[in-house]
Amino acid sequence: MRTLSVSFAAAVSLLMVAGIAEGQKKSSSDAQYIAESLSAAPKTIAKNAAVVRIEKDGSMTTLRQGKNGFSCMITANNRMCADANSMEFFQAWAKHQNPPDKLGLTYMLGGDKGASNTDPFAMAKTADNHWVVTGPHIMILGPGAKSLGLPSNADADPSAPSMMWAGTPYEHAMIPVGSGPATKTVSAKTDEMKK
Ligand SMILES: [Cu+2]
Repeated sequence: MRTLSVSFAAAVSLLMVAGIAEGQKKSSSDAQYIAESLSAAPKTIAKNAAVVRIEKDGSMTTLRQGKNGFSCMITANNRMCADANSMEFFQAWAKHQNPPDKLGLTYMLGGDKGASNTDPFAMAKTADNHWVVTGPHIMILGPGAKSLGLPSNADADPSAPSMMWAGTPYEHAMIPVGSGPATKTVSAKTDEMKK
């Protein structure tokens, strides 16, 4: 009986694996794009976010409608979920135009695959473009972000808040959020609450 239930479980899991593989085969590149884009935001935001693609000419294709003002996308290889002001910023960036004087909030909870900290249009690391890879973070976009007063060195420390693309129209704040709060602080607080 034990053997039977074990092999039954094995059969079920095989079926499940086959089902997942089948699903992946069927999914278009759009479905994969949507899933990857949405992974940049917290679940509660991703649930109601639109999914868009900024085309090379700066125009935008909507792959999924949203209802919370956030749009998730992959741009320059990076997954992000951006509010409306951020979208104006990214569209201006794609068109090499000045962004509007508005503050935008963007989630990049999956981190990025790296960017030049000095050249907004660099697509790969070079000897002198100050390439930096940042873990999970949020970004504050728009000219007003400068007033946060964060460090704007060419070589940023990706573990601390700093400005990226400083001195360009696309200067913005990079704010690491790590993988969660410092464990010690949380457990200390929990202990305190128990008292
Ligand atoms: Cu970012």
